[in-house]
Amino acid sequence: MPHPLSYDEADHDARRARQWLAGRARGAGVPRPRLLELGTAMTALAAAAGEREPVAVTADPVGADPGRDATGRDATGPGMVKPLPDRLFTRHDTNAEMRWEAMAGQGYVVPTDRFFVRNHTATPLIDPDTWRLSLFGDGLRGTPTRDRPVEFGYDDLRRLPAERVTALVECAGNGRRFFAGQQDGPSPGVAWGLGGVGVAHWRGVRLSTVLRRAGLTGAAVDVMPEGLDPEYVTGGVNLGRVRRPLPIGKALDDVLLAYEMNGEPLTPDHGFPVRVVVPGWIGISSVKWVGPVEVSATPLFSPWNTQLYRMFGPGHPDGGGELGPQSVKSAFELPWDARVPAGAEVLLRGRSWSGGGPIRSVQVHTGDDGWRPADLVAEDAGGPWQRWTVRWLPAKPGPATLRARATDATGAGQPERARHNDLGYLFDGVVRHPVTVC
Ligand SMILES: Nc1nc2c(c(=O)[nH]1)N[C@H]1C(S)=C(S)[C@@H](COP(=O)(O)O)O[C@H]1N2
Ligand SMILES: [Mo]
Repeated sequence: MPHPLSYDEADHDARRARQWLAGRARGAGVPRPRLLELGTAMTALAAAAGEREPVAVTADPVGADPGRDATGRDATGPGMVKPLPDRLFTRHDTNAEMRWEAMAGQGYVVPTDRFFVRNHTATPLIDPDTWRLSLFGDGLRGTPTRDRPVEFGYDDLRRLPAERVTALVECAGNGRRFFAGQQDGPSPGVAWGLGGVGVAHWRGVRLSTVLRRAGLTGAAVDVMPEGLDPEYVTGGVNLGRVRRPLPIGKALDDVLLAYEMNGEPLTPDHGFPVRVVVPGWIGISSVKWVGPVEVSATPLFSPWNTQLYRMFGPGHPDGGGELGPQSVKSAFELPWDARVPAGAEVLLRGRSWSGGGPIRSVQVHTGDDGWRPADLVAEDAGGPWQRWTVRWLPAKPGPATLRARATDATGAGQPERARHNDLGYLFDGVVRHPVTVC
């Protein structure tokens, strides 16, 4: 299982930031001075939203009826379709975070029923019979326009050669709540614990296949897929539809137009009928419900690679530092505040992952002795995440803190403290997971 090395994500992002600041922007839909103002407005708004979203972490909700709320109806969240039972999810407004204990006893991939959902607005219900993938722009032969694009229907795509990829999708803000919970600064935005991540088997057609059939020319430099979900309005400003450009090199490499997740057609919340899957890159690259795709001979920009998804704040360059690859993280497949019996050996299980490369080693600290190596599940070697186990004999009753830290193939590890950035991206600190021995 190859791990998608995303070494070029940060390079690309840095290059585009320089171009953006040099005024080469085009296609952002909002003039640059307006966007710069908006950056401040959005930071303020995101701060307000962060205050509205208290960290909803509860102890093990054993006995909660799966998929039903107190009234007996399917529990779901605003704008989402699938049931979001408390035993599987922590809800944050229009988003649903996977509870890590929901992965205990599961296999390598996250079953679709418990895969996290990150929606800027709401899941659209799309009719696959009328849906079209529509490609346009001056990077295609004859420069098809947005109004007269090159189109592919759902069946057209499914008739093209299919590929499978096992890939990890992670929100760049995953772990954000620990900036406030373990460090000094509150971070605005969705208060993810560690459950804004998942691995699935995806099946679909390579974006490169479709681009070539649509008449890709050697002049193309950027490809920007756009979602068909409602336009995103924040701070009173309409940023338009979710869209974020990919450089042609990545678009022609391993990017998939996926129509299946874990062996079934995509579900509405995860992008039905077709979504982009960009292995190794931050979650926002993997645009769901894709419709229009601009193929451009000049660099493209959108709020999602200029004002959002950049590293802002002290110690970061003006205009924002580049993001990516995703940071190294580790999680225990245990409830927050889990209860662990004293005097009996338990097998602690968890997973570690990194956008930079495969996980090479994991260490665990249980509070009673030093850091010790975890046993890595051999069959996961080289894949997008790594399962591991550690035996623990909790001796005395009382509170304890579990910690896990991993190192990836590039040598990147997990520091005690993550580096602050105003929008709370790429948390990589060692998470202190509280348990009670009783
Ligand atoms: N069209 C569209 N695509 C989108 C989003 C969105 O809100 N709209 N959210 C993005 C973000 S921020 C993430 S992290 C991933 C989450 O994918 P999932 O909801 O399938 O877990 O989808 C990305 N694709
Ligand atoms: Mo995200």
